[in-house]
Amino acid sequence: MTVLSTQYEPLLLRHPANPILSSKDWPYSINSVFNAGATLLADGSTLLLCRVEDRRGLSHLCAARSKNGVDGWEIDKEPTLMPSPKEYPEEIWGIEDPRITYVPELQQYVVTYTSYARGGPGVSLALTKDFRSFERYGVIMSPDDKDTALLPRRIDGYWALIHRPMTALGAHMWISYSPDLRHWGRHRLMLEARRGAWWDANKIGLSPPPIETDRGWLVFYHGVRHTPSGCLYRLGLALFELEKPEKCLLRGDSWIFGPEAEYELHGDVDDVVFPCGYTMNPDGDTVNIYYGAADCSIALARASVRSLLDWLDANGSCERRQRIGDL
Ligand code: BMA
Repeated sequence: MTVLSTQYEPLLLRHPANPILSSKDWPYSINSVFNAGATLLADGSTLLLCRVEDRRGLSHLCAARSKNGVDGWEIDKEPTLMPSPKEYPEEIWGIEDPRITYVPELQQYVVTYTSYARGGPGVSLALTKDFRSFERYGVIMSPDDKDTALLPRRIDGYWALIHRPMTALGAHMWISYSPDLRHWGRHRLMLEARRGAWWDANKIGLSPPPIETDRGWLVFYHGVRHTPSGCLYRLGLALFELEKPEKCLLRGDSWIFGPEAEYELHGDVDDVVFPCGYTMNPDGDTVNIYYGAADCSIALARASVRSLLDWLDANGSCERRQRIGDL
């Protein structure tokens, strides 16, 4: 039996400048900024595509650029990507929680985001070269579905998208395949929420896009624990097979990161850490994880891929149920 220690070695280290971005930094009037997609641009600078909630409660996306990914942010003077409910009625209540994948084959960034309307949250996709103009594909996964990212390359000839549809049996992570980014099929269960008292019972979802390592796709996912005083959002870690990403190789039992700092514990929604993006340092090991804190600000934590994999080797296992009927 594993003996749990009350002490633990943190795998993600919070940046001392946290929170690195909040509403007071914005060049126009907003309520809050959180849950940002992240990527490195060709010149090595960092771009965050931030979810900005306006003072009606509706969200849009706004780009912030920085040379070092920590400070000196240049924020677009007006919204970068606004909901367009006339053409895209699925965006009537806003667009949220973007994830960015640079796709070398397309030489473009693919942004997947939540589009929110009467039918609930759905998944939309847009392509961009520069985060100034976007080619919108509209909704690609019907509601209720969210927490999506595209893998950066084809798997066996097909694009692969991780997402989180709601089912009668809970909210689990699925992967689907497409020949053209528009038509999706070959749906596979990728990782299921546990049950009962677990920290990741009933509802999980992908956090940032997976990190490709030589051992497999390293995936941070969030687990949502419902408590009498609200939900607790925490992060777990799992590893999936490179050429068959629905196959879980390792999954940790305990969460590796949860709300502890003041700016994570208290905000518009208390007790939330919600990463949507990461960038990789030139050393190929240090990842900068950008996360929304309490739905009010953006914070940064750093981790080493090697340490994350070592932790999974020491603490991970994987019980697999992968077919629709297996739930
Ligand atoms: C989730 C998403 C996130 C949000 C979190 C906490 O369901 O909607 O955008 O940060 O809830 O409110």
